Amino acid sequence: MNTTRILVMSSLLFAAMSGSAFAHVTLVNGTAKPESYTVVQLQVPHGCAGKPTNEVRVTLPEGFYGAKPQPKAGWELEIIKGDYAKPYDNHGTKVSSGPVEIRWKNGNLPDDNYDVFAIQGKIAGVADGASLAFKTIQVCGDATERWDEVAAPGIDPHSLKDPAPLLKIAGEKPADEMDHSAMGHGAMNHDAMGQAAATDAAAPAMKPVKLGALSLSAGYLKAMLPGQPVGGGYVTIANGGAEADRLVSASTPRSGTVELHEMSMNGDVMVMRPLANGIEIPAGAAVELKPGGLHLMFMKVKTPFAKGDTVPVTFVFEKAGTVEVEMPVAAAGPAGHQHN
Ligand SMILES: [Cu+2]
Repeated sequence: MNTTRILVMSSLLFAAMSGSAFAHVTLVNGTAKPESYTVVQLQVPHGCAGKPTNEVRVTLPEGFYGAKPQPKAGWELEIIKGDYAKPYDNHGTKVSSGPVEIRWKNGNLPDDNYDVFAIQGKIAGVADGASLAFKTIQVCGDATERWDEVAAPGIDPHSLKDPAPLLKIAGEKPADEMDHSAMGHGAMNHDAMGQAAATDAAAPAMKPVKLGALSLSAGYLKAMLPGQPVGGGYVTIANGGAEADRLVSASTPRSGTVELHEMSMNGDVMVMRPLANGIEIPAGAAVELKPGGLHLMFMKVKTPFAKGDTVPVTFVFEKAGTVEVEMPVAAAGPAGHQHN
């Protein structure tokens, strides 16, 4: 065999390998430390045979608990809860149930685009050197792509046609486990995650604002941690008029977009969805946007909201028109550090 032939063969081999690596759903970072908080980032590189991806479902493995998905602009979020195979010990508290499956739904990721779907959680009881499989299903209308094959012992995962994304557990257990409060909980601190909290009491007062028959009061935003891209906001809107009005949209120079969201429980399933038609404010009634229910979701926040900041938020109503409100930022408080 001469040198030229070897070169040709190895470059063909390289092309084949990189091709298959790009075709699969994989993790941005495939390793995590034992007993650590980690963020699993699934990268979805293409749709289903040319069709755009509308839904991404991830089954969470045992050994990864307390999962909190990152909300994504334009996608509904569904968190399916269930019992864990065995309870986890979280600083002395037994955790026997929690999220077992995450679904990002009703989005649109074109085949020629790429996106990342992130879930934070705690690794527990997984042996050093073992791998956790995050079985994933991509749904594209009526077509699906499944990434749910797990290699049997002794079989090379690379030989699988549709391998589940794997997270390898390796290395030293973090010395200071308490660090997670700084890196993690806040990063996914979304009300949809059941962190509805006693922040109201801690919130500084917002100056009530009148706009026609409407009055806006008790508004505040939740403080965010560095690196956190998504923030929540709340306000009470009262309608003293004889006609219903509708909150159509909100915006602020501090974030890329503001979505109007609703969070609700459907049995064991927690659903957070953008409200395309806005929020109705019935005549003679008050609608409260609050943790665990209706809320403002600030996407792509440029600089995280910090306690003490005042953020100008513009509200647009169907009938009453537009008003800018100075909203104070309250501490994330206990909500930002709740273990559940
Ligand atoms: Cu939301």
